[in-house]
Amino acid sequence: MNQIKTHSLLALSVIGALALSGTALANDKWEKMDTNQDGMISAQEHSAAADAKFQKLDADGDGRITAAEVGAAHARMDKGEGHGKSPEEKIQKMDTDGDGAVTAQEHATAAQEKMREADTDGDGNISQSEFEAKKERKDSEHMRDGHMRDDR
Ligand SMILES: [Ca+2]
Ligand SMILES: [Ca+2]
Ligand SMILES: [Ca+2]
Repeated sequence: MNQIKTHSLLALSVIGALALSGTALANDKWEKMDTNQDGMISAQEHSAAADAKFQKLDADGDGRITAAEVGAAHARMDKGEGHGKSPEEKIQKMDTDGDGAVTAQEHATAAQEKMREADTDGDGNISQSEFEAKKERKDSEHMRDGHMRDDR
């Protein structure tokens, strides 16, 4: 357990460094999600990507993802998906029943909410510009968070 914790701390600093190369990573992510390559991410493509991500995160395959599993996955995936959020914060956000772990259902619900948020024109697809706009909103949120912490 202690070893996992050390790894997730290491992962956080790696993620921080990788966040600088965010644009290339975002394009890569887009290509992975747009599986039929029609230039849009449909609700099905979005939830398929979310399912795949859940499977990847659930390292022990018990159908629940924990903060330790998120931390370990970040270390494994070697990419800047964290946007400065700790594994604990990520779990907390999706853990609607508050039992400390995220089930496939909770993960799917969170993914649907993200989809709705990103789909600003409400046509049921995420266009590339909606995807970029969402990313920018997220980045500026992250910067605001950073400034708040600096003030203290
Ligand atoms: Ca598509
Ligand atoms: Ca699990
Ligand atoms: Ca839960």
